[in-house]
Amino acid sequence: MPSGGAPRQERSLHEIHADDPERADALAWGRRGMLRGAALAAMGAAVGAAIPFGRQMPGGLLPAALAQPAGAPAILRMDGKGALLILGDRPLVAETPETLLDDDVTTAEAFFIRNNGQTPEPLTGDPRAWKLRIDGEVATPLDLTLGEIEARFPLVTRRLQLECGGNGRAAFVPETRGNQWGNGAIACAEWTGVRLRDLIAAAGPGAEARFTGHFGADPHLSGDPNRQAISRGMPIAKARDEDTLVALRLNGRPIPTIHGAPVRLVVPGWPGSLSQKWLNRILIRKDPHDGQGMGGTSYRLPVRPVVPGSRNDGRDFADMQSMPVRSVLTSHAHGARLPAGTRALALRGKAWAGDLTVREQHVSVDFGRSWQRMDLRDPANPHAWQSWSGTVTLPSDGYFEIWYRATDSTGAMQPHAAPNWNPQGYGANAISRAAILVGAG
Ligand SMILES: Nc1nc2c(c(=O)[nH]1)N[C@H]1C(S)=C(S)[C@@H](COP(=O)(O)O)O[C@H]1N2
Ligand SMILES: [Mo]
Repeated sequence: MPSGGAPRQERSLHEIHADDPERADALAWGRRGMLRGAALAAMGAAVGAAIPFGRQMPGGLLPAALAQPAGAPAILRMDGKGALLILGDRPLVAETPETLLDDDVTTAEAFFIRNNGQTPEPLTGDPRAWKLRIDGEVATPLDLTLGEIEARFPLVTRRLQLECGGNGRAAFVPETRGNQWGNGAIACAEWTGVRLRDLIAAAGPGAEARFTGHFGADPHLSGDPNRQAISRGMPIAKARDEDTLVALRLNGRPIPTIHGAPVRLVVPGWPGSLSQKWLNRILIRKDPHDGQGMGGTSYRLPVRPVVPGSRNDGRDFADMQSMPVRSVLTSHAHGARLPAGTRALALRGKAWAGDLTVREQHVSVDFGRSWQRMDLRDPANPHAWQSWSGTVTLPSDGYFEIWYRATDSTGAMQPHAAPNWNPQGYGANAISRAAILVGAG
């Protein structure tokens, strides 16, 4: 601590932020929540450029450029996979950078990975011999091979979003348990398969058929054969949705091992954990399923808001169903540097809203003072995401943030902060901010 009259070495806001973010905030913003003159200059120095819209920055908000976790994330190296960001290696969890989501149909290479257990060994032998059992509250339990399933039931092909229930989790304050996803636990690929409802109908569901339970062949992390890596279930109405598929192909090709070969569920619009990989059994039940990942605070949200950071056993929670509205920016990476003089930015991205559709997409480059409506395309089919694009104009060189926000078909829009805090961090669909430097450095 400096004392007496010794000249004090000024520290940059960036350094202060590194060990005392609250003090950095207090220095940067006065009590009125307005970025002050000297602090604005300091902030500009920290991000390496002037901040032309700095006076519009809300109080307590640090530039997105500073809100970067320390250290570069590890990049996945795996045959058939692109440069995903590794969030965990046991179990393997890897996120897709937003710029790899630019294609209308997500490639197998770009598809995010979320394992809860071990990855099964690659299939040897004929995938058509793989067996799927449908039993429980049915008149005729079925044991069908994939060969039989393909021969017996109509095949459909649809573009379907698959999004982890924890997508966006890193935005929760205070931090919640689990993989700290940015926005990249989303994919919209072309899936081919049979409808789950056709299989259920063939088994003759009884009057008590109200829920499903899903089982897969991946070993538990511990290797204990009596434990499931994950085994979730849903109300029968979602199982009967025409877009809920028992999928055999991803983008016209056999499903890669890491994504559930040779067969998986695709339950679009609901938490990805329902989309059981390496699927070998569907149990039809009269009561909600009680497998791994059901009950407590797992994939469940508070019915009444809880105090952020508080402990909770989830007794008052309800299963998460349709995922909330969210968008990604795919044309520009967070932290992109653009040549001096760049004034027009052609932006592109995707937006989706669980079982709903997206009605509007907006972008702000002045910290939310004004919002510009983007062009938004219709989805290719229900449960597919939507592409958006538009050009924004910057007034000068400097530091900017692109804020992007989608609004769903009911009028609900992405909030400024992750809403409805919950211990395991589901449903964080906060507005995202990408930092852009024009002509700096
Ligand atoms: N058998 C099995 N299925 C599973 C999982 C798993 O660990 N094992 N993870 C689930 C979760 S939490 C998600 S988000 C999706 C991810 O699918 P992906 O790895 O193909 O992206 O698969 C779901 N299906
Ligand atoms: Mo997930």
